[in-house]
Amino acid sequence: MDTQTHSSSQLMALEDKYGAHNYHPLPVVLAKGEGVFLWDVEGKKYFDFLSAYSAVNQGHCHPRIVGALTDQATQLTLTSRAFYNDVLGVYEQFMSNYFGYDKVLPMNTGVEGGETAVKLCRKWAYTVKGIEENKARILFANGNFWGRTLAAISTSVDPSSYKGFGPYMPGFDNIPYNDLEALEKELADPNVAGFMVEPIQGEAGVVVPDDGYLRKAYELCQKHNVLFIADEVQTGIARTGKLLCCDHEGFKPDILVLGKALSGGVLPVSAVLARDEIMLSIKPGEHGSTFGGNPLACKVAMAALEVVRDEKLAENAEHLGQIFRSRMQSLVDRSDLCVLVRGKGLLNAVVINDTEDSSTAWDICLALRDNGLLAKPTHGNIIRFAPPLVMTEDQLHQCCDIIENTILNFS
Ligand code: IF1
Repeated sequence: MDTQTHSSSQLMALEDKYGAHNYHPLPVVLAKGEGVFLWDVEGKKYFDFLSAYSAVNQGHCHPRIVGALTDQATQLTLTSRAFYNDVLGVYEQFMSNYFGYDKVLPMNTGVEGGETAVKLCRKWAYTVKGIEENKARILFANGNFWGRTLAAISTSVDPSSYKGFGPYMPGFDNIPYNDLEALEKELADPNVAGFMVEPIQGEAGVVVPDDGYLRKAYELCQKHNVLFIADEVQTGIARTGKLLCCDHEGFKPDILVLGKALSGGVLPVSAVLARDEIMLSIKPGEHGSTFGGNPLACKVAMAALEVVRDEKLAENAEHLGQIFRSRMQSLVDRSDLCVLVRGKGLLNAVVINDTEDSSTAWDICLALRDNGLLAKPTHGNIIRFAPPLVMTEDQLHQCCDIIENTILNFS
């Protein structure tokens, strides 16, 4: 069936009839993306202010990334890891040098990256730290989100993530986010092997911890021979104004998890990076995936990272983020509807003055859509604003004008 002959409403009806109802999308049907722009089926143009949850940092369909995809697609897409190929080693060297780690373990989705990090941490605990088998504990922060697998939801405190999917993974424990005392208390237990944390909590509503929290948490982990695992799936790849969000505090996580924009949104690519002592605790045949490290994904990821470097996307995110928060702050000062703006680089959110279960933030996003800008609430009353990092200053001001006019005229 040719999708070109379908209207937006017809396409939404097809999804409703034939697709699982595991999402509640904003009612807009997109057909084309280029840079910071999206077009719907009827040809209406929008600024993208979600970037597919920070997977499209390089902008939609970036020509260098798509070019890498199409060149490799006619050469060799997948060998599986049963054999070597002429791309993976080159990619692994590229990644190790780009991020400054001994080795990389390539996977596909962000949650697979998280699962890989947890497995590495447990293996390291038993074979290097010397924790008794099956006794390793890994700490997670309340408010975390690292995916939809049973392990990931076992660490969630959000009922919409975990309710009805029990029983849950043992050996995972939660502590409050941004609370060094709570972390230090748990670290006293010699069975604690790792602490996995987002440098900024995305799904929780772009929750930014106190300055210095991440570095002090890292130092406490070092002091107790516990691995600091940074989930940079959403905050990494220049999104917060540095290559990694942890770079703002000048330390290197023991285990780094990347995903989303690692491929520029072209296909699923994730990666886990660590030093040899940790990475070599997993032996041949103990972990992997059919598509992990496939030649197509490797070429796409190298192009995606070259774009980040060559187009100075981290610097641009830092610069535009300052402007965005300043303009939103002036809106907060003028509108009773907005309570505050928070974020780093181009990962920001505006908290709306209504309860979590109100539809106000959703209704504002519908009005933003009508005015040519696409965003979506995260938790109830919080609207996440995260445009592609290739946005120009002029485009950012146009978007701030749209947001201001929409909010000030909202009723
Ligand atoms: C959905 C949320 C964002 C992530 C962090 C790991 C993963 C994610 C920090 C897993 C994924 C996605 C999942 C997607 C929507 C989006 C999301 F709203 F769900 F929570 F961004 F905030 N670590 N986040 O944010 O990566 O396996 O999805 O590749 O599930 O609807 P994944």
